[in-house]
Amino acid sequence: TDTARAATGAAIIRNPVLRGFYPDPSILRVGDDYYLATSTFEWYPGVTVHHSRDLVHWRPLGGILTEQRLLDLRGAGDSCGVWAPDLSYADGLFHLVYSDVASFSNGYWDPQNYLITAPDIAGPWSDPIPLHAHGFDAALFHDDDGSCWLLAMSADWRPGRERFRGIEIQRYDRARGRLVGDPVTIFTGTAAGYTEAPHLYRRDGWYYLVTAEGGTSWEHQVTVARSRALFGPYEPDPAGPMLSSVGRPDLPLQKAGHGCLVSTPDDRWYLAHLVARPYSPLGKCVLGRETAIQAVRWSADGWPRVDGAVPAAEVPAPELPAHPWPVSPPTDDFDAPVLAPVWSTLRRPATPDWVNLHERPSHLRVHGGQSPAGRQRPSLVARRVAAARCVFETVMEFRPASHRQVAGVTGYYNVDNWHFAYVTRADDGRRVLDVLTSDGGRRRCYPGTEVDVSSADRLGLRVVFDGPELRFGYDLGDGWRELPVTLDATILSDEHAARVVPGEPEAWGFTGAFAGLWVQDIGADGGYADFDHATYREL
Ligand code: 6LW
Repeated sequence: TDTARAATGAAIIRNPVLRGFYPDPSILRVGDDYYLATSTFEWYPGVTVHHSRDLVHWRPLGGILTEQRLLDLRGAGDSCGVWAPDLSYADGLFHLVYSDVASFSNGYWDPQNYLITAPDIAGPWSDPIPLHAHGFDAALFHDDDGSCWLLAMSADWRPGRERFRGIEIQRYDRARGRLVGDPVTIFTGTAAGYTEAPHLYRRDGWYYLVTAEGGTSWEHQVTVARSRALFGPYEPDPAGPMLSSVGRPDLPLQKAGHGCLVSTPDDRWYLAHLVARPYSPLGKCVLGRETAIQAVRWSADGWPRVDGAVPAAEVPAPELPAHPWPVSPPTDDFDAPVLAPVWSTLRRPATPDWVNLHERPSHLRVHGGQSPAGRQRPSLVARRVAAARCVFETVMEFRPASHRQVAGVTGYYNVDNWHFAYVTRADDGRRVLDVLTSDGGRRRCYPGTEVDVSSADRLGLRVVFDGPELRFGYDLGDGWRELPVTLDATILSDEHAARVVPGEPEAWGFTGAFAGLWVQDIGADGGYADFDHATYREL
């Protein structure tokens, strides 16, 4: 409408557009619709998708890999699973390429890449076509002549070699559904190294290869190289990286890199990329890596550039009719037949045998799973922490039969790093609430935190993220009280999870903090907890 059009005159894209753990964005336009696909690692649904019609307002569509048929994360290591997805469109079909990284450690990689297609972004999605496992960050390029190409970084396991061997391209036959011919390395990167996340575009007789370099943390950047021929040689932009926050710890948006281009119908270009917002300069990034968008202008000699080559927090939006979405309410009353798109589940899809919205109307019943160490059958239903200060609260009904049944609320990062306010049954039969932390795998409890909650059949529980601090609260029916311990929220960060000591096994953190409902039935005795609702509010 005209009013909507007028309203967009000054429309601003506010970064990050996807807040919280939404890294490695792939952006796609089909007609007037824009989609962002992001990585999900050990969480279901695999590959989250957001939808927009103006690049300003984004609504979650949930995830694509919702079933074990499409993705099996049983046993997946922390920060393994789904890496950098790539969304494209050809022959009237959405094409999604993703890797399921079974493992990676000191140069060994097991990144099996897959392709699935669907006529609609909401599915139904085809069975996965296995591609190759030469490297990760695979992407499809559909050339103007109808040919199709698979790009990926190529990995080397040999100690002492450069593990990132450059960008490989191989023909993919869409009609026959398979790779053909031999892979060719078309770009070995710049001195920044760690060349990955390839995306290819064609414009005015040039092929433009957009890659991420420098590694996905503070040294991250977007590099553009171009060639007249598909196989190269590709010449990097002489002006340097298209985007980076390197050397600018003053910027609110750090780690800028891993970019992907999109154009509007009137040929305005934008770059979707990842960023992180540390709580202090170059400090811990509890919110994980998030998705931002920059405006791109083409230089007179045909290079795509971002103003100052640094990430802006506010970006002029394209002149498109404003298209806001209904704001999702802070409380989920669990009245819907399926879990809302904000929710994720750890290592197993949300199936009714353990995440049930029918057994008790208007409640989420979570059947208990493995201990916190279990990587096959955990029962954790969680949502991303999207702001430094926020509160996540619920009302839980739980009748533990023994100390082996445990349920409550958590601030969670991975198997080794979490805080947990849990209810269980003491040996004397009382129902008690207490706090347990795992920091780098070292578990600890705290003096004076145990509370007798036997009197409360319905127990309020909450976790408060207050910047670098985390606190738990409870409500026995007469108002909120705090558990008397202030915890370190920054252990729920990529930086804390990473461990890179030369000569020792490396560990990486690629995800972000979650707030969630965690139910453990360590003796497999059929224990479950009911949650009346869950509320997430930013403070
Ligand atoms: C992503 C790749 C990367 O696939 O991190 O360091 C991976 N490089 O681009 C996880 O986001």
